Amino acid sequence: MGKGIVIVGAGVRSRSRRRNAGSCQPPAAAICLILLAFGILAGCGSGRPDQVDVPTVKVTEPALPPTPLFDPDSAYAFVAAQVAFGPRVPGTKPHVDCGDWMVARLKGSGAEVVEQTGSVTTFSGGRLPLRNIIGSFHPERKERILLFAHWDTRPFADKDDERTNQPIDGANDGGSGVGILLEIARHLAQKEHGPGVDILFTDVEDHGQPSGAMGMDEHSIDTWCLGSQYWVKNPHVPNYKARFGILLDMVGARDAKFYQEALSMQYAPAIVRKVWKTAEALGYGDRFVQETKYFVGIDDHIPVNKTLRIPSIDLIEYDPATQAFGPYWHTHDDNMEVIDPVTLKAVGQTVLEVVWKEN
Ligand code: AHN
Ligand code: ZN
Repeated sequence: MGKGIVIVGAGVRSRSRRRNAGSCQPPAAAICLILLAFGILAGCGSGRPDQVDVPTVKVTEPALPPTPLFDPDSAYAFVAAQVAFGPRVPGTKPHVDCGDWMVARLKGSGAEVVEQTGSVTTFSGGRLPLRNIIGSFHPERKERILLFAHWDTRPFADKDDERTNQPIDGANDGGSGVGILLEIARHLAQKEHGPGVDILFTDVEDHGQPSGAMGMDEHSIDTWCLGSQYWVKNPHVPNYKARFGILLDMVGARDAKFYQEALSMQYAPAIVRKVWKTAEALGYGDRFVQETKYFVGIDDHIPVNKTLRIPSIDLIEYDPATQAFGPYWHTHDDNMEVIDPVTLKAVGQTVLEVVWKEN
């Protein structure tokens, strides 16, 4: 949709009509005054009988349809449903079943779904199946927005003190991003205006070699983000391009705060500003803090920025107390107890608003 010209109050009144209307002689003047007092006078009152009104022309943006309401309880139920399948570790039955359910949900919301399957080598030399899932809304539109989140969960609890080699629930790390995007997906078929939207669920993000919380060197990403690294080399559409990308990672924990991640600021500062400004306007300024505090180093937005050059940001929790992610990160505490619909709402409504305002 382009800009529109709206003529507001096209009030050209001819001289002859004004003459015919009279020039307010007494006792007509008295009647005019009374009518004026009641606010229903159309033709008298300026005191300049020869004045000609010109049409008032105002250039306006056409009003965009209102942004739908993001339902936090629905998003919460989508997180719980994933957790109920069990840990979504690639190569396991819960992973297959949850992937099937996600595909069905996307299709049920009107998306055209593409699945990418393959196999990848992990840091320990094992092979793992890979399944990236892409749901496209209005795939015929050339202009696109990319929303993405990883859907696999960590196969061990390397940051825990107990049961460190057992897989975690990944309610927040994995589940929350998918839950929010599945709720956003429920509204996207009704988006009649502007760009089409692609939702990309990346696989095998969280199978990386155990390290510190913040990966710092350029190669430390090599064993992580295997699904997104595969997708950027083999996008589901040749020469895939999007206006911008938003990655959601750990977006559902109680009291979570979102600072402006340093690599997102480097690659896509305008998108960071757009998202944080939108959050503030919606009243979520306490959660979206307009400060750059950290550098995630490793996450799915890096290959998307580097290889496809789609300006993409990482919307990811940062906890100033631990100077890392939340204390539940890569432990068995990453379960439904950390998930809060209030956080899901702040993130989900903000992202939906950003998407809806694109024309
Ligand atoms: C590290 O910094 C090792 N990983 C950030 C990406 C990640 C892992 N997100 C969730 N789990
Ligand atoms: Zn993780």
